[in-house]
Amino acid sequence: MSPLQYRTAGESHGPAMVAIVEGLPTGLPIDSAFIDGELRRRQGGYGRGGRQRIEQDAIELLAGLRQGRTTAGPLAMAVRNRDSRLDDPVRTPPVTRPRPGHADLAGSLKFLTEDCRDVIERSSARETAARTAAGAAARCLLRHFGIESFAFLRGALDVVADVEVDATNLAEVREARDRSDLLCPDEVASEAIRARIRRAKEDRDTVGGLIEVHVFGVPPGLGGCGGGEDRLDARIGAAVLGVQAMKSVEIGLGRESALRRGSEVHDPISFDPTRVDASNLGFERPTNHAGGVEGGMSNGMPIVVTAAMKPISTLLRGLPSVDLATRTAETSAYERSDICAAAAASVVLENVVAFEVARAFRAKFAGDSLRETEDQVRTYLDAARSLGS
Ligand code: EPS
Repeated sequence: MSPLQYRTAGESHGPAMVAIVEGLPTGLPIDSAFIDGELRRRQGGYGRGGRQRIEQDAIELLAGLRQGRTTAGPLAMAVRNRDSRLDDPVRTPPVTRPRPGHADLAGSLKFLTEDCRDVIERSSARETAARTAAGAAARCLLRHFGIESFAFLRGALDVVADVEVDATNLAEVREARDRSDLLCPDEVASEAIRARIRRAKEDRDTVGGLIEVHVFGVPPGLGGCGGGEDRLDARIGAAVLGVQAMKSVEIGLGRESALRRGSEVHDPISFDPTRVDASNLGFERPTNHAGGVEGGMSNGMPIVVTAAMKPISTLLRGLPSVDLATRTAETSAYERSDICAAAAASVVLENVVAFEVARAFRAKFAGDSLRETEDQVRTYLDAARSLGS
């Protein structure tokens, strides 16, 4: 069985976005309604552009499934683009005035072209539709083992939501998040961010956001301390920064750790034998500043990730730029875009972080079939539970 991995293909205005996922165990039920629900959520959020009124993202399952369960082959999914017009030179014209912040200039220099269009078509955040589908498919595995990923918009500009989420209030916070068209569970903060996006739109400007992801029910021992590549935090970090427009990623306390002494950072360990049961090994931590990862390995606490998304690079008012065809000073190009896509990006990160957890889960519990994987999880947890007894 190959390691759990995925690849996407597709241009923003090509026929489809495609995801191929390899390494799921055979016999796993794939909940296509759940995947479609995640794609729908990704399309939403106050401040989104006109494209989302055209698209109705849903997966077409092309391979790797029989009667709703995974086969031994890769899972292939397509999300058709309704706004498919890649080869139409009138509706999809060349772009020669690179937008600061976008891939336009760096990509044109890299690929030696004065037309940024080829770069734009692949660097576009439209690709996150395929990534969301891949992550949501991997979540079908995680959910089978009681592992749940949850993301929300923590803030934007000067607004920070006042909300704490843990396993005990997850359902309530999820409801509050889903009531907000910014996926921000703090109603006051949600309204304040909405007002700032509205103002940015009037100013023909854009807004980014701070996104928080929590993964609950993660068993200990995922990832590794053998080398940098094995570290779960390193894998999650790379995956988050692999998402368009992400500029920073933190695990647990993150950057704040450098501003405190050790006694105010590290989470004390205790053991309560009365708490030991099928899902609890009995180790307790009163805080989770580590964000569920110590020494590159999951420690049994929820995994907590915070990411900063930069403001969308396409500004209606434009920014100083240079026309690559003439080398003259010009205002950057404008194409239909979002004012703020941070709520949508939180859905992407909920699924992308989950994929990395699933990847580490499969590296540890690598059974060919779901049945064998279940056995491996049970055997490992029994052994961990019997430590010291
Ligand atoms: C997006 C689709 C794109 C953009 C946006 C995200 O569609 P179009 O370019 O046709 O309007 O709205 O892409 C970007 C923000 C970007 O910088 O590329 C989507 O489906 O998420």
